[in-house]
Amino acid sequence: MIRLWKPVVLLLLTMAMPALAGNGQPSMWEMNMQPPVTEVAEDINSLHNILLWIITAISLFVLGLLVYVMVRFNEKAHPVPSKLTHHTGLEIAWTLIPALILVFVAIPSFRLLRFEVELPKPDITVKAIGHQWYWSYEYAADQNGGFAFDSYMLSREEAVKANQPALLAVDNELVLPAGKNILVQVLGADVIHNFAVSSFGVRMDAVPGRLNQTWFKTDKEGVYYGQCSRLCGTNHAFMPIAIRIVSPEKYAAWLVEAKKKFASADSATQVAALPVAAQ
Ligand SMILES: [Cu+2]
Repeated sequence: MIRLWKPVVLLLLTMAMPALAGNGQPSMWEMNMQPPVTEVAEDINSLHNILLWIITAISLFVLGLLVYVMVRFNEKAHPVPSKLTHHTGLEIAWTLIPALILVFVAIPSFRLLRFEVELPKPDITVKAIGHQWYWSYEYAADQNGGFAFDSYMLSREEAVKANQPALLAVDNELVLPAGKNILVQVLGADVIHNFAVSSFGVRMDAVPGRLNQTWFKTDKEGVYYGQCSRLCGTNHAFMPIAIRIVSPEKYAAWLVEAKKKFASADSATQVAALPVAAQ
């Protein structure tokens, strides 16, 4: 009992606190998912919440049954066991009810899947390429881009200095405008990586020789962090994704700056010209 109250109070406090809202990154003692900023992420959250209630109800029901059987039918309380082996009504019920529950779950689940997979008409297309161990991004030439750059994680010292989260902050952020449909073409340059940003509800494999696509649209400006989510080697944990969402005006200004800054990059291609159906 030596000063046990301190961690207990701390734990209660943090449990009562919602995850740091709207900052697009994990927070200490986070108990829930990162606050969603896209419609897809909101839908993922609500499906998760519905499922949580269903799972809780099923678990409590099964627990209740087990306790009932243990109390009611133990050897002491029920010395002469029943010889009953079949009960048609019961068998139909325990087949049909779980099947109906699954159908009930499948409807919103497939609806969400379709929403995620069906790409809307993109306003902006960028290419995200996973490398061992960093990301590189390409902006389409026919969309005022025509440049590419690499995005490396900042060292802990650099991140602290820049007042940014360690292990998540990068040197060159992926800058994109708010309120636009962003199509991300995801590729792997060497091994399989994964482009995942929790608050966008985005998670797409970056496979060498294959063009995968995902999309997002958010109205909330800010910096959102993600990570490579496919084990890709030694420095898998150190290739974060940092996306800065700005107003369309600021984005246009940034494009002008970036074009000068990354002028030396010659790998830029017209990514928007690539086939959209190549999912
Ligand atoms: Cu990776």
